[in-house]
Amino acid sequence: MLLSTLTPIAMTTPIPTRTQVVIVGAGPAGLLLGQLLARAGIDNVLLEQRSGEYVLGRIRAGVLEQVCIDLLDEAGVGERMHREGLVHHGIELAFGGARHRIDMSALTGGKTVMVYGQTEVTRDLMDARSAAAQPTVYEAADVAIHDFDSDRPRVSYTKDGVRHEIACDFIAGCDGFHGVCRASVPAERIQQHERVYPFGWLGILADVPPVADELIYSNHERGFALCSMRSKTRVRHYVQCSLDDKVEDWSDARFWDELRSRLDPAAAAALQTGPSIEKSIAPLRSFVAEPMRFGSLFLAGDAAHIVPPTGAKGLNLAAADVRYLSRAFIEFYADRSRAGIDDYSRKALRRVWKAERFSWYMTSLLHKFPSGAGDSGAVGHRMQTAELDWLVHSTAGMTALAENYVGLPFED
Ligand code: FAS
Ligand code: PHB
Repeated sequence: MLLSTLTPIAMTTPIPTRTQVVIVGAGPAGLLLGQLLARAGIDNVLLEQRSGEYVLGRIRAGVLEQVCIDLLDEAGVGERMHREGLVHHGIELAFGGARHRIDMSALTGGKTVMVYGQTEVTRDLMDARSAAAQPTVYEAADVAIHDFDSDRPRVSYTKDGVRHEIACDFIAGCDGFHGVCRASVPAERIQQHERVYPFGWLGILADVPPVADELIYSNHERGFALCSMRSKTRVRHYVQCSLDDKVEDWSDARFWDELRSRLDPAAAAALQTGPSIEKSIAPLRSFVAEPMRFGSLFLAGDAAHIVPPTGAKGLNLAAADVRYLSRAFIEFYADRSRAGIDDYSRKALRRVWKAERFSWYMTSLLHKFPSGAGDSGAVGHRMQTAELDWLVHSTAGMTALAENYVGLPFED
């Protein structure tokens, strides 16, 4: 179903003044939660501040852990992912002019990851929601949450100049790092942990063949680079850049030259260039809000935590939160049990912090730190290459990385 058919159905489905769960945010977390709840017969309304087209236009994650794959299958939207996604058994680390493959499947008893863009995940979920005529409001302005400390929470929003209000049992704050839900929690009730990295990622999307069959993470004295992909004909590449950089500072030619200079000779020779379809700079931070539950309000995904993308965990953590939260809501409505709801924050945060640690580890290992920050300067670079040299020649080292990259087992 083409995106263009989304809005009409979304607009024709009547929006109730009462529902069981109001979900704020139509990113992967909100859409996936809505789909899982709807399939379990739990009424939910989804409110998104932007248009569906705008949400789809944001180019973000590219690697799915098995948890994400399984949830999309459970949500009934995995068919195109399995048809078009690329199953990857390993990644490569490049440093000192050479590449070293980490055979993740062999080291984890056969586990793999799927290369399938977040845009496609979002599109599949949007289409499923639209096809099921689930109540969804795009371009919902001034969303506000009320009485979330009571068992009669409400959410209000403005659509086409008219103010609306929905009463509900629970509010799912899936509205990302800059959303309204976490911001509505009084400062004294929430603890926020943050580490901001002294660099960003400049990403490019281009319709050219990938450099290699698998992803290449490169530690180079000029800075980090990542060669990823969306398909056999579309690439997503990144170079570490300064936080002072603007996208307009980077012509396509400058990007390609810099990327080539940070790759090993074989990859540099194989690199194919072409015009950018999209180019953007993302800052890198580690962020966690604790707890993730406040009465009838539950935070999930980027609304509760941010990881630097070096570990490919952002989208997968959002999916993990949704796995816990959807099961908690389903248990509540099926058995009137609050066990899952009351344990949500603890369980989710236990996984979040492990992903935060791995993402920080990969970021610290692979990036060039300016002098005075982190593992900085010549000594820092040598410590990094010494660790990399040990890791790629150590089964224990590669196993540790592989176990985290493919996704740790769930605590159920
Ligand atoms: P999202 O931010 O995706 O979605 C939140 C939604 O809530 C948005 O649609 C927003 O419009 C909406 N919203 C916000 N405020 C609202 C309000 N007041 N009312 C209603 N709606 C509201 N992860 C990776 O694994 N790999 C990557 O390479 C990667 N690159 C990234 C690049 C960038 C620039 C960013 C910002 C993130 C990147 N991430 C990456 C992480 C990203 O994939 C997130 O983990 C993922 O989008 C999380 O999904 P959600 O939690 O749904 O949040
Ligand atoms: C991507 O393809 O966008 C991607 C892949 C792996 C990462 C980060 C981003 O670690």
